[in-house]
Amino acid sequence: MPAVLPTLTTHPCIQKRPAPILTSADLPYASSLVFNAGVIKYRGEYVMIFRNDYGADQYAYETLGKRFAGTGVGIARSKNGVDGWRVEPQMLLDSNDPFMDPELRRFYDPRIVQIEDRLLLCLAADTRHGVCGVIAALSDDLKTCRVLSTTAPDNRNLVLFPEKIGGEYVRLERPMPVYSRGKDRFDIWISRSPDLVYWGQSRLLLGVEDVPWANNKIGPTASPVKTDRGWLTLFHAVDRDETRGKNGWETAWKKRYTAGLMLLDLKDPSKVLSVYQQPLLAPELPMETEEGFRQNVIFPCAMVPEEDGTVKIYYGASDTCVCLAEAKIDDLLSLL
Ligand code: BMA
Repeated sequence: MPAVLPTLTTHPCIQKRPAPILTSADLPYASSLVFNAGVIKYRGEYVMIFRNDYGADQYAYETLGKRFAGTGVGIARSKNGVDGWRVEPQMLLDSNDPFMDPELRRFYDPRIVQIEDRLLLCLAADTRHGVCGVIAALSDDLKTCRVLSTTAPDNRNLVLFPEKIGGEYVRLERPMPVYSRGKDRFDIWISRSPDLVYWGQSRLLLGVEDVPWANNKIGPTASPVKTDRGWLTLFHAVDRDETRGKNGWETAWKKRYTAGLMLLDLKDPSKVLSVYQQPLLAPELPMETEEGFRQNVIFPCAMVPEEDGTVKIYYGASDTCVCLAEAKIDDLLSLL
């Protein structure tokens, strides 16, 4: 296992916006932490689907031992994908919904993609019997969603490719094999499906040991972006250091989350063509390292390609707010 590197930095081709683009203050309902948001362009607007944890502020959490009362998934829209976000008055999913399946505890970390004319949502779901990945169809008006398939536990971070490849749907995922692999040594896998319901042909895509700065786990982040050279694919990478103490509201938080970049073969995305050997995005701004619930966490859930050859990378910072970084696709490809 590699030694933990003290400093990891964001590549200079990335431009981070200096302030969050969505915070709990922007929501019309109870909210403590708004983060890990999927985003797509849909009907001339940007649609963001975010995670909202609510029911405890920092003082109540640290001093009174209060914990969050619930986790929800909400929706916001914006004309430019940067500001002017209009938040729907109600959450799409809420762990306190009395009609929720009693087996389910909560949904979180939404990723959204449009494949042909269908809007599809990938979610993590904590159930009474383990953590699952869920794929759901979202209605055209974004008001309801219907579960199409659920993984067996423990698996999460499902991410769909934005089109069928070789006539099949393809997803990235991150199973959590504690029994055979040892605690927290988690990797990225790839699976295929004819119909979004039945998934198979699963195989390892990238192991945690293939990422030089990660000593703990890796996972998928955002739907890959198609380029002439291959699928431009972000992933998250985690290093853990037992000497880390209080980095946020909890008494100790030992992990750091960064994002890495790889290129997958266009026709057969189970072939990794290249992995950039350093982090692409690392926590360094005050909102990423000095403030928030779990500091030193960068967690992208969306990479949106633009007509001008750039991408918008939406990421949760410190499990507390939604942030935005931008880069030129050509600059990203030059790293691979
Ligand atoms: C992961 C998920 C994410 C979260 C991250 C850092 O396991 O729970 O929602 O952003 O941990 O806390």
